[in-house]
Amino acid sequence: MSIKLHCFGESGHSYKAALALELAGLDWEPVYVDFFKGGSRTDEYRALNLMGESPVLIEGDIRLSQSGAIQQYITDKTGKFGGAPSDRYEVLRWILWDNHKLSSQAGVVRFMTNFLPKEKRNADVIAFLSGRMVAALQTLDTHLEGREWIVGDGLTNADLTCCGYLYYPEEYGFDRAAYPNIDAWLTRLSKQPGWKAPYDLMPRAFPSA
Ligand SMILES: N[C@@H](CCC(=O)N[C@@H](CS)C(=O)NCC(=O)O)C(=O)O
Repeated sequence: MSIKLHCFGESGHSYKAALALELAGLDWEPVYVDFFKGGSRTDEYRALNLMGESPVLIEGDIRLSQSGAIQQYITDKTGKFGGAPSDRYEVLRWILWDNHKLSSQAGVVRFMTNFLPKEKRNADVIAFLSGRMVAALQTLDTHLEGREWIVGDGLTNADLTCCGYLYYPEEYGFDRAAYPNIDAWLTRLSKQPGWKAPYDLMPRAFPSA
């Protein structure tokens, strides 16, 4: 039975789960969430995920939201991306950091500067969140100095979470050239067999963007 991932292409949080499924070589299919038309705010969607967020993974009786939990599920199922046993908490530490500091800010800044109607954009809020995003990117760039991967010597869920918003083509204040260690790491990750960009993995709302 194929795993179903409720997701949409513009969602970097969904991308983290979709990329993990794809790189793990699992049989999965995306189920499109019409997020920009309120698709995650319906009673039906809230019954699927009370948190009202994408992604949601369904496999048989298993129903999971939160990309970090989904990534751990994939690790438990396949033995991939967990890192060395001694690095388990280090991987978890980066997943929690990413969800709080990097993808959270990057996701909202990108949403506000690309997808929110122009009349609803608040320049002060965008400036504040952009500052936090830049601080997080600098943290990651510093950490990656002299390292190939975020934790240990191979690809782990730490990498698969932190890259969530960093391959998108839309302009939102993340310039790869300004972060040489992140740039090299993203290139390295994109050379992994089976790697795909977000819009090649999941259906998107704005195909022409
Ligand atoms: N920490 C969650 C974040 C998920 C999330 O915020 N997803 C966005 C789409 S990219 C969402 O569904 N937001 C709905 C909302 O905030 O109401 C995860 O990693 O899965």
